Amino acid sequence: MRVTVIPRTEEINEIKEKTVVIIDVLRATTSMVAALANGAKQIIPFLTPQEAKGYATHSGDFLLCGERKGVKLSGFDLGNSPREFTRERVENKTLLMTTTNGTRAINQSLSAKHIFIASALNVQALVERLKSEREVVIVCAGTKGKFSLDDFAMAGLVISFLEKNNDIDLDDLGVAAKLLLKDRTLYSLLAASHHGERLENLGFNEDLVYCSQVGVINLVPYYDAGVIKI
Ligand code: 3SL
Ligand code: MG
Repeated sequence: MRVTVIPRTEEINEIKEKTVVIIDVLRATTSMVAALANGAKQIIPFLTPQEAKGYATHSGDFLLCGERKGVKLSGFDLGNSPREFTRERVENKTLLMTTTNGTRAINQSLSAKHIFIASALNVQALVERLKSEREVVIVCAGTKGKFSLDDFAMAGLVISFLEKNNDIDLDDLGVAAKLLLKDRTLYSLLAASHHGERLENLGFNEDLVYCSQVGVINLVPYYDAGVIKI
């Protein structure tokens, strides 16, 4: 299996007809996995709050979710802390979600053949799903156009699990991501990242712990025709 890593949304290229894994471990893709595990019906990603609000005027059992600058948007039901997406809040609901980087990375990947949603929570299930693929592109969302250590470390986690049962051929970014996890835990890398520090300063330190849980959810969300589901 050939595995390549795209370090930030702005560098997405050559993904046409390929299998893509989207990572925004802090926190959009973790929130998506948590929401679907807690019974959300589906998630519709939007680039802007206005688009999400516009869609909410249709009839349906919707929740508006997302953040800007890490904080819940005004008038929205939920922000982007994965701990908010409890069964009580999300079961059987369609989530209309817009985040700074995660939903953008998905939107920029629409030419791919398959789009899977990755987090530490579902890494084992994801890797099991990928095992028959010949080529996988890991897309790190990044933070506001910049490289983000948190997403890159998560790419390393995906690779370290992929390597257990597959013969994989990595590009140099893949090698670097894998080496990051040699002597460090995912949590310590999330906490060391600039975005992790920012979230801690906003009072979301528990989110870093939550987002570092490995293999606790056995689901692989995928994007198809405008919707993320399982
Ligand atoms: O899309 C995103 O990058 C968000 O996950 C950012 S935040 O963690 O909610 O600030
Ligand atoms: Mg992020």
